[in-house]
Amino acid sequence: MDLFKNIIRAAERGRNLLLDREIRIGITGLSRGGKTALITSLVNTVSHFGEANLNVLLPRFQTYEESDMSYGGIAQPRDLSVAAFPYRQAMDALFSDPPKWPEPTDGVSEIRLELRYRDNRWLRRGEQRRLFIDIWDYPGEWLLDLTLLNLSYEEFSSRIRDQIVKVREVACPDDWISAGEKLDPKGAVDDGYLARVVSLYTGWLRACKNCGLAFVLPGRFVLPGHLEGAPVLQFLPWIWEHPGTCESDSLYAVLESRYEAYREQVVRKFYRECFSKIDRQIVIIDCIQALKGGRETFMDINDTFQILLQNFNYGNSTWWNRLFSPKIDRVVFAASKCDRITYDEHQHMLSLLKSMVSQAVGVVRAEGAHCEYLVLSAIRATDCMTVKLKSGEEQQVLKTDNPGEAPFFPGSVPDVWTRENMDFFQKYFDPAGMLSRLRPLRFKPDQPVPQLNLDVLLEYLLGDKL
Ligand SMILES: Nc1nc2c(ncn2[C@@H]2O[C@H](COP(=O)(O)OP(=O)(O)OP(=O)(O)O)[C@@H](O)[C@H]2O)c(=O)[nH]1
Ligand SMILES: [Mg+2]
Repeated sequence: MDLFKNIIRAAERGRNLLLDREIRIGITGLSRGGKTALITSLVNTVSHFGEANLNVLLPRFQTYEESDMSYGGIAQPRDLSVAAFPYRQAMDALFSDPPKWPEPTDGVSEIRLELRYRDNRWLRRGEQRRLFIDIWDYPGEWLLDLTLLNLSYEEFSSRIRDQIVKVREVACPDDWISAGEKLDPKGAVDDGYLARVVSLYTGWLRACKNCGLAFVLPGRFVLPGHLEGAPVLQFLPWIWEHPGTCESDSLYAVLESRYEAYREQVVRKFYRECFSKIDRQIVIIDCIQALKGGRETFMDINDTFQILLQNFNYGNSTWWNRLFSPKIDRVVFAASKCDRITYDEHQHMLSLLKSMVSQAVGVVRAEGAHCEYLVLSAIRATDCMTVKLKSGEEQQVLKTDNPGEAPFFPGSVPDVWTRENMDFFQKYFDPAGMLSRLRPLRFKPDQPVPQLNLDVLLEYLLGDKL
């Protein structure tokens, strides 16, 4: 019976893909980048589709109106074995008093949305149609692991060796390195001592993460999820001299085999679950965080995205490869949390974002996919308004909805990243730390979540499918 149901489901799936009734969106973003907030906002906005006057709130989602959208909502899950995205919990957090941000994510979850509209294409004009949208959420810490998919243990070790040199100034690795030097690669495994070194290595990874560095590998070491304490996490990079040929039960061989088990059983499974079949990608980058972290962090995030995006399949999407070898045909690079700067700084933020990802974009475009850049706020915490200064000049400022809180100007964003710009930003941007205390704006349950530029994002992702 199960087999029969599975066949029916697979056939249904194939038909949806062939008829272009299904779109899988991959949100790629580092830890705390704003993925869960964006998914919450997308689900919430879609749930208002079909209501009167929504087009006024989404003016640049032109196909919304043209397609005569009549309904949007959460559909039955596609894969019953994957946890459901905690949309209700996220909304409860937004409606608590005072409003709270959704919780950090600690596992994979999925949500399927359904849209009902009238077909706009000339052959089928007027026909009632449905489009399903699948979105996955996961902890940002695990994303970087995708860079391990094509790396051998030796290559992984060499990456970490390079990373040590790059970040030594901000996160000192000396304690795990000196403890690791006492390991004998040709000797037998002393599980107790190895666990101590692995724990020191994990401590270093945490220190890197706390400095805002993105290159934290392996990601499950800092956020193990259900793998807490599992032997597959008991390894570390061998940054010392290669020991040459080793017995299969030697420490080096065991470290290598655990790394390979991690790559195959943990990382590849994660890739298959969340990324292997995506059609469209949103790459979200918290540019302000990157700038605030200083030069090392900024460069690290820069390099990281470049390496990361090499793991996806880009190109023109045809019905053939949609069915058998899906390719990503549109990518949006979005600078998240842009309600933390005034509107007149958005252009600078956009230029900064472009300069950050220019090399990665080159690769994506060369493979035939389209790219777009965007500044975005998934869940707004501020309103931007203009005030008159004593000098008579006008200035844009940010205003929260906390009673008694004065409007403030957090500072300017550089449009190119030079050392001087970055130093200036670190010194003078948001000196009072207002931004770290922001809370989501209050809104009425019958209204969509306040956001910024979500309509542009929806038009780019869905416009040609409606
Ligand atoms: N001002 C503002 N802050 C935001 C916005 N989106 C997210 N944030 C802030 O960024 C934090 C992280 O957002 P999440 O959506 O949880 O980030 P994530 O990428 O899901 O993080 P992980 O689950 O840890 O990987 C939130 O708790 C907020 O403080 C936004 O649109 N505006
Ligand atoms: Mg999250």
